[in-house]
Amino acid sequence: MERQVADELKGPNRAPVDADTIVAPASGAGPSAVAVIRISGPKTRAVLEALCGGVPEARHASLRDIGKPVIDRGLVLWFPAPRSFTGEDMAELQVHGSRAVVSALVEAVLALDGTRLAEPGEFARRAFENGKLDLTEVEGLADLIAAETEAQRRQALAQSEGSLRRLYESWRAELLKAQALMEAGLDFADEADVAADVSAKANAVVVPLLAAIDKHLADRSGERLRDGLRIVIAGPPNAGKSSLMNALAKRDVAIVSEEAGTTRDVIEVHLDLGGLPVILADTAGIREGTGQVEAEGVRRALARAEDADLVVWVIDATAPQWTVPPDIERSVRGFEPVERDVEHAGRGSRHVVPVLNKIDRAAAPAGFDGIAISAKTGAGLDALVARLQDIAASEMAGAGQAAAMTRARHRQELVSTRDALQRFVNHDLSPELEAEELRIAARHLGRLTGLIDVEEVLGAIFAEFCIGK
Ligand SMILES: Nc1nc2c(ncn2[C@@H]2O[C@H](COP(=O)(O)OP(=O)(O)OP(=O)(O)O)[C@@H](O)[C@H]2O)c(=O)[nH]1
Ligand SMILES: [Mg+2]
Repeated sequence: MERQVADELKGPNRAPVDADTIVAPASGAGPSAVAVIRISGPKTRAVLEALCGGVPEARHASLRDIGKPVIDRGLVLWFPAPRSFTGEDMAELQVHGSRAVVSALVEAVLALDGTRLAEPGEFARRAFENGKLDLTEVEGLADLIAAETEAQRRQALAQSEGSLRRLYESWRAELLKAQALMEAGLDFADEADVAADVSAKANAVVVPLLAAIDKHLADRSGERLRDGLRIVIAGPPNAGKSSLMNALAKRDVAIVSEEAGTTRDVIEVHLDLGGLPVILADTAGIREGTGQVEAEGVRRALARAEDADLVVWVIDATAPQWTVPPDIERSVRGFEPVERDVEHAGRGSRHVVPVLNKIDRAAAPAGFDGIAISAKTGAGLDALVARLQDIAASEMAGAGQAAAMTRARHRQELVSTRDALQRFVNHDLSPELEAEELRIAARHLGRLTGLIDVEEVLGAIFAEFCIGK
């Protein structure tokens, strides 16, 4: 057992890196002023000697003719191992960004021995395999490349620089401490005093760790920030939901007509609300007794609203319908026009914001204290956007302060870690089984950062790096 702990402390059991030298354009497809071509692997020096007349000073840009005969003139950068992104010998060629230049240069590299085109994500994969990045940092990098808003960029940058790695590694170190204590205790199973003492010491390590993991699991801000806050526009037919969607998106994404039951499918747009990412969905007007297609639209609208972080419930001021039809009420419980949080299973609370539309045609009734707008004239839209921004900001408030998990993969491993630790602190197991629970917990934390069982998650993560896909 001690040997097992020692093995786990030793760290990564990473796959051997293959010996090919890989090449690929690192900038997007299509013409651009400058394109970057990356090369990584043992033949990188030979490639530079063959195509650029030698290896320039390490980590300094050098203007060279590239190719024999010359294909283009550009900047050549040389990063000898191990101080490179992948940890291998690497080079970057910055050339004019036409398809012709890029493909001729890539072809010229491929014509040399021991080179091949990189697979999607292979540079990041090699960086991981050479211990330059852990899995959460690789994920952070993928998120940084995909970031659409300022807050997403900040979170992804922090993660790519190790905010989650440091947290999870510190937890795993604590856990290995408790594990070593428990296993030492097993060796003294005959001496009750010693066994009880080490068990108490292990417990003192696990209890605060469990509390920290629970707190981390309760915070959904990082996932919301990465994926975007899901806002669903719902309400009765003809209330102006699609008009509001178009006004918020500032373009005609949804069909608007005076006919009730116009929208059938859920229509989505991605918006940037003051730096915070939002996925806004327009849905079919909720009513009963309609044809088959519209009924399916209503079903989708309800399902989407159930799943939303925030529901904007639109009411028509010219025909105010304050309550939801009774048969539907069961499935939209809580969608009455009162702003409040509604608890919903497994996802914390969901906010419902009632919005009174068409106030250019009818005044808001006395006592209405929600937001009154006209999707047609734009009146009140600023107040609505400010309100949505406020809610989005508070939903994502945790992110950016403490490191928050950003993916379902993190949540899954941490729930398993937490469950094992919970079984440990319940103390209704034998010491052997308690020790086993700690091993299970440590294994899940190890999977998080990619210390163990890494092949299972690699494919999905590295596939995110297909530049220009
Ligand atoms: N006067 C006025 N008319 C509006 C306003 N907003 C929407 N309308 C009109 O109301 C009608 C219905 O608008 P939509 O946006 O299609 O309504 P909807 O809620 O998406 O309707 P369904 O998709 O059928 O559920 C259209 O004729 C719009 O031009 C508004 O603020 N003022
Ligand atoms: Mg509509």
